Amino acid sequence: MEYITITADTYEDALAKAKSQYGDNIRVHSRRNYTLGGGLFTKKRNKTEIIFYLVKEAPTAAAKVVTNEEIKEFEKEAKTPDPETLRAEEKIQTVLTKAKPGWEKELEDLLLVNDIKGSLREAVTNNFVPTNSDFRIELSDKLLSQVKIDYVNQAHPRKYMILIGPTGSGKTTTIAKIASLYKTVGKKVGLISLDNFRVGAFQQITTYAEGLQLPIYVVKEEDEVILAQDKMKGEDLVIIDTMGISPKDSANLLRLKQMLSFFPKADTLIVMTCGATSKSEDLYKQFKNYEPFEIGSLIATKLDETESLGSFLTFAYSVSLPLLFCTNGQKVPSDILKASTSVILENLKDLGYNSNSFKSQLQ
Ligand SMILES: Nc1nc2c(ncn2[C@@H]2O[C@H](COP(=O)(O)OP(=O)(O)OP(=O)(O)O)[C@@H](O)[C@H]2O)c(=O)[nH]1
Ligand SMILES: [Mg+2]
Repeated sequence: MEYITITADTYEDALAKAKSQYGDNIRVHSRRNYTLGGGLFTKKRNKTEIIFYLVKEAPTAAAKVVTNEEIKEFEKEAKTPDPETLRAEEKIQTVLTKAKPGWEKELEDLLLVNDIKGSLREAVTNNFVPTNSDFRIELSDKLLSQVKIDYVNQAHPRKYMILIGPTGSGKTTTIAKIASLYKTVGKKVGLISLDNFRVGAFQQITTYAEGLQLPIYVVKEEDEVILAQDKMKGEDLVIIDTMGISPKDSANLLRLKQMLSFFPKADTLIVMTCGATSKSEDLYKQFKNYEPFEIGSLIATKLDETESLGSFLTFAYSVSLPLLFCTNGQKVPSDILKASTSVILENLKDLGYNSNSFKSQLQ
């Protein structure tokens, strides 16, 4: 959408100015009053800045410019519950409680045992009305419809895939698994390690590179990042390992930020590894730590160590990011799964493929 900023002495002047230039296709987005001058030699002047946007379709006779006051009034009305709607909701609730005694309690238990909470819980339960006795399947469906899966980057990975994430979340191991996955389908894969400041850190990835026969460049100084990219110019996919950083380690966070700024944005996907055993609140805190980076996708690691992917899904929903891969064991290269609806269904407790109603359907 195109935004236009117009400044004038008053709101009315700005509105008239915008109308004379753009006709009736303008809508007010926001306004701001400010003061100019007022220094030693200049007079104080009040100014109004209005941000407009243009609507494409020709305005109908009824169309008019919406003012901020009107928007506020509308919001106030929207917040006041309509008695008719409330009565209808009450009726539905009564019918449901009569028709399916106990399913709400079961629903609560399922969400609890899967650690599904916050905005994901709301999205799943909002308007959830089971239509038959297999309500667990309907619930799984509703849950799946909220989960994003990054099929595009799975199928067409960008040239640079950078893994970031807390210490021990599985970055290096996962990189070896991903590298092997794409090598198997004929892609030329190279590795770059930016994890250079810890004693012996690069040995782990170098061992994997040797085992999988992949070229590797270990960056020792920040200014070698460009050189490393140059060495990898013949590869289709270059996966970059980074150091795990604790929230208090701002120096290393800055260092990593500097190194990552050398990668071309359009060709780079930054992925965060998330331990599936972690609570959603902790994953969120870790994510906040990495906020300086534009994370595009998530990998859920250590699925084999938890009964449910629910905490991870709660977190992923709250940051609105898609799932790219899952890892389910320490074995390299085998213990990795491309994210899919069936992987998610298999990793929910008493839901999806693990629900009794689903099992009985399969039999
Ligand atoms: N059970 C299980 N263990 C895993 C999985 N992925 C990695 N690990 C183990 O987790 C430990 C840490 O893995 P790394 O790959 O070294 O983690 P990292 O994020 O690179 O760690 P740092 O480089 O120290 O930040 C290792 O013992 C791995 O074998 C997994 O999917 N399941
Ligand atoms: Mg590592």
